[in-house]
Amino acid sequence: MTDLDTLRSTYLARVADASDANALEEVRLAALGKKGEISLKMRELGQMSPEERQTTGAALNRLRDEIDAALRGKKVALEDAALDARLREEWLDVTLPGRPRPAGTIHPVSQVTEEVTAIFADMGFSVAEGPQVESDWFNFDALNIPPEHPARQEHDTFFMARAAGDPRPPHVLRTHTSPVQIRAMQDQGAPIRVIAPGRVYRMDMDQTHTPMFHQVEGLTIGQGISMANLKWTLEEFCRAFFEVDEVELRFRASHFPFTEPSAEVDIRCSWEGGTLKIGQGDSWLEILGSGMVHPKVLEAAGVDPNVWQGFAFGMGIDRIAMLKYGIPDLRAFFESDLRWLRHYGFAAGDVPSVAGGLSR
Ligand code: 2NL
Repeated sequence: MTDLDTLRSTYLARVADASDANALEEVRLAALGKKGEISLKMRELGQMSPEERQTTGAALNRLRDEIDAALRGKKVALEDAALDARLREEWLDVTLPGRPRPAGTIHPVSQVTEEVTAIFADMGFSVAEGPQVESDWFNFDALNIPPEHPARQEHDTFFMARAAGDPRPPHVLRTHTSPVQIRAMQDQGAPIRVIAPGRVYRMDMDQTHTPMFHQVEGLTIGQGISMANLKWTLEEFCRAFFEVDEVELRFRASHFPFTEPSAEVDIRCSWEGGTLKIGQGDSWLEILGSGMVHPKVLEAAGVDPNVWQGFAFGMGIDRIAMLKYGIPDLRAFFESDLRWLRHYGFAAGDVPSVAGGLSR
């Protein structure tokens, strides 16, 4: 049996020496494969005498099982070693600080637009939108602003260029969001309750004016609508927006081409200690313009002034944002200064709600 002893020691040594799965498979084929040495020896059994076949066959079976067991054991050992190596190589330091994700902030103009929209939505107003480049008809004529009106003159309005020789009047950058409401009346008819927030443009630049700024206008058309409805709506808005229990408004007679009568609206306030307090004190702060929609404007928008009437108002979003959040400089609003944006900006989760609710 020295023959089989040699085979045993040879293959057990080769199994022990195999350094990876491929080498181990080579050893398996050489010993137990179809043309492996053990298999060939098995085939020689046929030429043996029955007695010899019995003892040699049994010995060959034991040897085959022994080598097979060694192969399996080595396979598991190699897999364990590979896993250990990976665990040593691949690791994560879970105590490292996370990579910072730069988070932006909500601009005060966006925040206040959302707040204003939420308050008026609670009073049944929907939001209307329209183009920022308008025809002069929608921006002026429809609003009863005749060609000779000072607001039409070059120093206020940005005019778009026309191709040379084009005789049509130029388009303009809208100077207010009123044209949005003209379009809303044309599209939806009366009754209607909309607000129109958005960018407007006027050729003006100093401490308190930027050539682009934001306005929100509101419009209610119905039957039996009066200045009393206007007064309640604006009081309710101011109470909710400035988050005070009581407000006092003062209506001052004024003049706009698109309303008759017209009123500028002041809110009672105090500046005691350098900070603004709304609702109490001996000072008045102008916050908006308003009035009853002029019959000519209703007519231009396709609404019969003999049946319908309504009120309209307009206010500066940037201005009421400065008042509510104590922001001192208007021009900083549009400079995209990251330090300013981080200081005055709002967290994304700081969504407006109508806190305290509206009294009904
Ligand atoms: C102001 C004045 C105002 C309106 C805007 C308006 C719109 C239509 C018809 C009539 Cl479609 N009026 N808007 C009315 C009065 C005043 O804004 O000082 N804004 C900052």
